[in-house]
Amino acid sequence: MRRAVKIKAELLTLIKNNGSFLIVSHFNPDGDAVGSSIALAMGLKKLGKKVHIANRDKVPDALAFLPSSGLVGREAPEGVVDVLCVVDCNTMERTGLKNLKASKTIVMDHHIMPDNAGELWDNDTLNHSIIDPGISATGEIVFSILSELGVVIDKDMAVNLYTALLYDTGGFRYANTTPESLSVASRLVAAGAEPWRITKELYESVPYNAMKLLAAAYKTIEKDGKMAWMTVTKEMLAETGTTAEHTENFVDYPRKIKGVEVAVFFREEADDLCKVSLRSKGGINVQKIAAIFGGGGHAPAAGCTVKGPLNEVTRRILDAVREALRKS
Ligand SMILES: [Mn+2]
Repeated sequence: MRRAVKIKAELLTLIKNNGSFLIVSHFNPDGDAVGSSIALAMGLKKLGKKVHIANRDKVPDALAFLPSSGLVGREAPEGVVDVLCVVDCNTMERTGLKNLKASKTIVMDHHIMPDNAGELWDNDTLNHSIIDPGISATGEIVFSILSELGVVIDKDMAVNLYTALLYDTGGFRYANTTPESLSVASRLVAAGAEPWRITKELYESVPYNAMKLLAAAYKTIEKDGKMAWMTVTKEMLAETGTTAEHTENFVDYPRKIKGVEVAVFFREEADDLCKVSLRSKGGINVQKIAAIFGGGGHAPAAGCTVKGPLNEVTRRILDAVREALRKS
């Protein structure tokens, strides 16, 4: 059985000995990023700390139900904080934030580190950080840290953390679902998180125009051998009155096709810029494909943003996927 998340003594000491904290996460924040950030902030506040959360982007409408979602600000506070907590991402680039001033930095994350990790963080930061791709969700790390610090997980924190776990494990269905994630989930339900209530918010509350967008996107699905892909253009967003956040998880649909090993979702951001999401059923490490294009993520789920017109980006990515499938 997988071990529980091991929390370093240095990390706990650093939190205990400091007073002001700034929590940041990746831009276009997802359920794990937002839920983990809020729960960590609530826990640190319970310990009497001064805490701010900053994200480049606003909390998506679909996550506005999270208790204390209003804590997530768009800008860092003035001055130098004691500790910067980088949550659910492992590069400053992924936060999209600049000039953050802190005496110390901690990274709490479960994405695969980029090859140049050693250049991105100094040894002191790495000493205090928890970066483990074997962990299902950053929410699990936050749960363990707060538990080790003696914080009692209340209902609002439990809802945030349960959402983080539910989101990153695809409703406890993906290969990253471990005995530990289910055990943490069980403790969160005992602390007051109600599974069906959160499921309804996360999976049964699709805005009507987003469903219309999905209908249009469905028509673009194509399959070639073991790969399938789906596309959303700028026009489709404009016609349905939707935005990028409504395409969250669209990549799951081409993946559902029988026989498909790798699914790709293309979203046209501008005439010469596309967002690409990649998913694998397990045989192919799509993080390696995303990394070719400057992106990253996990072995079964990764993404990148690629310069170029949609048809050209589509061709380049599908070529890379085809090559990965050929070598497998
Ligand atoms: Mn995550």
